[in-house]
Amino acid sequence: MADPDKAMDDAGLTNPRVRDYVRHWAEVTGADRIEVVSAADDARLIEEALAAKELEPAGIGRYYSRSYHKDTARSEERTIVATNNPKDKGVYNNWRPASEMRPLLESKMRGALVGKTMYVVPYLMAPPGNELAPWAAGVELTDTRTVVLHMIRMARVGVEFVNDLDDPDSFVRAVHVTGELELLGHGTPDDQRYFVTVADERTILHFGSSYGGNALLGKIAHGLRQGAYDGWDSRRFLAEQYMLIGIHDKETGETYHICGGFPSASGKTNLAMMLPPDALGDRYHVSFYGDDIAWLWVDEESGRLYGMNPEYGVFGVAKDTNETTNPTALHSVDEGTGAIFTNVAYNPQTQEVWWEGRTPEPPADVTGWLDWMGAPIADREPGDTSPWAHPNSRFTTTLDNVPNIAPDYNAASGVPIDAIIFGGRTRDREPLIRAISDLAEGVYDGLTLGAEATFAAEGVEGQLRYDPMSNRPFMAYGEGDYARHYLDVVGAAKELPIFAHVNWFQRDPEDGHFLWPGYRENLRPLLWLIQLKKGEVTGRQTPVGIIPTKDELLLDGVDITPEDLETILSIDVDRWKQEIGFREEHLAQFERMPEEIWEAHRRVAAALDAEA
Ligand code: GTP
Ligand code: SPV
Ligand code: MN
Repeated sequence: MADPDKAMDDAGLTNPRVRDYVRHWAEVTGADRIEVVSAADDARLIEEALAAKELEPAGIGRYYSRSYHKDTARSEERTIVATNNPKDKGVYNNWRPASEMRPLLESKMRGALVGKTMYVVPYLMAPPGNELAPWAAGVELTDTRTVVLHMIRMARVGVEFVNDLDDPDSFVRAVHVTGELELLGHGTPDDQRYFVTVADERTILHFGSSYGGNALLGKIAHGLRQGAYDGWDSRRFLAEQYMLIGIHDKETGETYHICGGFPSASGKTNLAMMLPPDALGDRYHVSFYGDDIAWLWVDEESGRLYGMNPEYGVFGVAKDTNETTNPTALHSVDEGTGAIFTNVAYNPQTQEVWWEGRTPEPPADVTGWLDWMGAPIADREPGDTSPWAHPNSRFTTTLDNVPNIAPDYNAASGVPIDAIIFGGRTRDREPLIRAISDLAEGVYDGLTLGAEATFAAEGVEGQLRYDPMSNRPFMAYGEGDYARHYLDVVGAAKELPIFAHVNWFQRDPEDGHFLWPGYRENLRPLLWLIQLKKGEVTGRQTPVGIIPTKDELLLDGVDITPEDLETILSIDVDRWKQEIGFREEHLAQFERMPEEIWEAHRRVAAALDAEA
């Protein structure tokens, strides 16, 4: 058995409540060794991981890791929010009683670290000194060194973040145990994996994975699920799966801040890292604040809605990242950045990495190349077209490496929010952008955000998978209560942000090509939105919001046909009427949905009827 007190003394971990917690879990798990981690330990941990073959070198100062082949993504079915109050049950949060989940998880974790090291990772999910910092401290306990290395890149890590809390008990207890991955029955009726947030006890208990949001508990479990619950419980803030950017106009000197939610793998990181199109680069600059999570609150002094990114790094989708789509992302993982690639293809002889879309064709000389599972490409059967990299393969890098990082990303104050946008992968119906200035209609629009399911869905033809505010997998409490809280937080601001719905993914029904070139060009509709808010353009009112006229969009240098442009700037009233019926069913599932939301729904439906 380890000596927790000695390990904590040596590391200068003084918070007495954290010490109790570490002692408790050292005893439950039976860990042989305890190691308290700070960011300064990174270089040593990297060396240890290389020596143990948990990481392999990917050029100088970059690393490669491979996960167990059934452990490659966040698991929604196995994710549970538990509390002591059955009223917290929602449609999406997989609610279970805390009294059932806590003992179950303790039993799975009991004795699981015999012979192993338990790493103690104190962290902060906020810029230091931010007014939401009291909800942002946590201590992850994990059995996996690569998880520690990811946490150091994705969160602010060190004992200083928990030693001097105003209330020494106000940290999230986040316990991660990997388990025997081969024996967990992935996807069978006897699946052993449980990813539980006991939200009203501020405790996260994740068992059965060492991948991404299942294992880096600061990110999604704390930053989204626990944060959302705390924000509601305190009535103070929202925790959302949003990117957050600044758009700087070099001509006027003004900067605007936009945040927004797109479901997983729908373009948040790409938007946040956007390099303006060449034709607009002299005038505008886009700065990165965050690409996956934003916490929003009303600043008392100015009365404005503010936002900050609780994270300290990027866990980005590798697929299709290249010099054309996203040069910024490539530079954020240059040699020397300490970036870690997971589940991409790897060549141990040359230490190169590759993924689908990195170059138009895979490397012609396949000598040495291994696919994401470690199988040599050279051994493939002729005609085997399975991808070299896993579709959810990722890169992990800290914010300091992001070339367009905002100079004030670490400022305690956060930034004022001018606009909130929603968007998903929608192959028809949704125009390029439609703006909404009414609060209830904006929140209604977020609640009815739909996106193409990225896996087999039992959906009705023409119906999307709804993903309210892109938070469906992270919903911590009832959806009606969530809508109420959203209206209350944003509605308390003296100056309302403008809302908008965007869609970069409309396709031609015949040949399937994307009608809008997307990526860097996405700046154009956002500039229009800011102009609209400032009253510089008026757009065209439709039943579902204001859409730009062709002349209002800055289109110089865009590669798009007049027909495609026409399509993405128009509303298909019949398709929208059909959609309204689906929305009615969608909203009716939720208890305590505020009347304002239903009124907004009826207003939009009536406006569409009037159009016919
Ligand atoms: P999570 O990290 O899972 O929350 O995803 P995300 O929302 O940050 O998505 P990301 O920016 O990583 O993009 C996901 C995929 O969509 C990548 O393969 C991108 O190349 C692709 N993508 C992003 N923006 C666009 C766009 O404007 N047009 C098209 N066609 N594809 C895009
Ligand atoms: C997402 O899936 O939305 C992510 C990746 O951002 S993970 O952290 O694995 O959830
Ligand atoms: Mn995400």
